[in-house]
Amino acid sequence: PGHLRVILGDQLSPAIAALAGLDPGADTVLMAEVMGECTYVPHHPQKIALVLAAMRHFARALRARGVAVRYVALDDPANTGTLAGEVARACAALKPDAIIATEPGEYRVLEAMRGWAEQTGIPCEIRDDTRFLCSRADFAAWAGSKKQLRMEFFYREMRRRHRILMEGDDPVGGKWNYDPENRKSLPAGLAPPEAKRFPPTAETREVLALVAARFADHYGSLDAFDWPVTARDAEAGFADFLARRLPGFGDWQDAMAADRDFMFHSLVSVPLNLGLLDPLDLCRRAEAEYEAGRAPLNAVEGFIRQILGWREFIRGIYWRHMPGYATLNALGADLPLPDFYWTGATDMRCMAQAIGQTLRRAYAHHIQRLMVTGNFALLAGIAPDAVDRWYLAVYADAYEWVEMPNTRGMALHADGGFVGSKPYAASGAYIARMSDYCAGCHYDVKDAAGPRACPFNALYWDFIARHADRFAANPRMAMPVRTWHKMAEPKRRALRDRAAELRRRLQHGDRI
Ligand code: FAD
Ligand code: DLZ
Ligand code: SF4
Repeated sequence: PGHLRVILGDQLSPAIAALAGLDPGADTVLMAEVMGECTYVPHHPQKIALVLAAMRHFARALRARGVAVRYVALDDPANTGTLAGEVARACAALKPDAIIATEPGEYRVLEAMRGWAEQTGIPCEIRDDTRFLCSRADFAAWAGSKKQLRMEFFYREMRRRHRILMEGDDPVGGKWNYDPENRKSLPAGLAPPEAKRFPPTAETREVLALVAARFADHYGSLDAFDWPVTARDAEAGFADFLARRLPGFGDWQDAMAADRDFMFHSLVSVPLNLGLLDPLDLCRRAEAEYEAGRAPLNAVEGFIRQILGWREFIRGIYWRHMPGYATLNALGADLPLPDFYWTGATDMRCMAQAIGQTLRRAYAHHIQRLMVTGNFALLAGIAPDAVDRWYLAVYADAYEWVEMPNTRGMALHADGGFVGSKPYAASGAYIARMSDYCAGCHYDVKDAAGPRACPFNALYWDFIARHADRFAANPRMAMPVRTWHKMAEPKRRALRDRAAELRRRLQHGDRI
């Protein structure tokens, strides 16, 4: 009867481990659309449509290669609604010798997968996910007994190991990291090139109709759906990035501008996390753009660092610290998530922009996620569980292995410093410097305590004050703590009163 080879919705790579050694004459591939995976958080409808449409296209490509695929559609009347249920049903029908799967991207699913053998009485082999450039074992070996793990040192190791942007033993250009050059704001009048987008195929339109009917109660719009759902389109999207946006990726990596949803970003996280693209190939092709003189080093190094460095480091942190990571709350944050995260109904223009485009596109770029919505949640003290759930739900590229360390660690500092050595806390001045949001805002970014003062300002100082003891011991945070202590008492009082008022409004669901 052969083997049952299970492929999950974000494992859509022809070279996925579960398919290695496949015998087309005997084996069957199982792919299942299940309500459980569509609703464990209220995913953005575009995310659900993306995964299901990509699964259908992938299954079709497998069949075209002569592979037997047992594909369970969401509206199949016999569908049990869970991955475990569909594995059990397939085992009962096909009586395979063994189940072969690839380790999933979420701890929750790994735990469930570990129960499949017992539930079905059929042995289940869970293979390492070889699509990453650093295996879990390699990360553990690198981390060893180091007291603090820093992305920068991990990244240098990865550059050496994969020989990317290297001249012998040295980094190309003499420096490992050109980040200090990548902090320019967008000059007025400069429009980033439009990104190539992919109107839905007939098959995708069927999925869009299904998702519209079944998940009408999830936040987010399907209207602008134009994600690539095949490797071929993902490839074309990346080629478009290399040719038109990579040269500006470095300079404006941290810039934000009203109604510019994508800026110079690559948009590859969405197809990459599904398995439609290969991370090492992306790095090598970016490197080739530098070598051919078509893109500057600060852009190419910056892009490669995100994929070879951050993406792999973040995954390493997730698996090293799960399941405990999901409960960390080092700063004791406990405010509920304000409703406007789901609706965009706020007078803070930066937040309305970041959240509005998230609802429209299931996408926001890194600085919007980190320094706008993430920074606000950090400063206001919103409970990490609620913030995590939001990020996992609303972004088309969100799976827990990458979402959680970015949210709980990088943005909220709730892990106490596994991801970043200091919180990315910033007042309105940062947003004013890096964007044009403040000009059209209801609030005044230059004011800190008045009735129309930018909420980020008082919340920033209140955040420093609330955690002054903890931060005074961190050399990278000592400066704002000193500034706070040196401030005149009436000013400190006014800031804390304004912050208390804002936090009260947030608690009561009043508009801010
Ligand atoms: P680009 O700016 O073009 O970067 C290129 C690629 O580098 C990305 O596609 C991504 O694969 C990788 N990358 C860049 N930064 C990171 C990072 N910090 N961690 C991991 N990979 C990175 N990324 C996700 O893929 N899924 C998530 O659920 C996710 N949640 C996030 C939540 C928060 C609070 C924050 C601050 C960041 C999160 N990120 C997440 C990281 C990053 O914001 C996105 O990868 C990026 O915005 C995706 O857009 P892009 O492909 O245009 O990225
Ligand atoms: C995200 C997602 C969704 C929405 N639907 C499915 C599905 O119906 N079937 C499936 O196999 N996978 C789906 N996924 C992706 C899984 O949630 C993902 O594989 C796990 O979270 C592990 O990363
Ligand atoms: Fe955001 Fe404050 Fe600027 Fe308004 S003034 S856009 S709230 S940073």
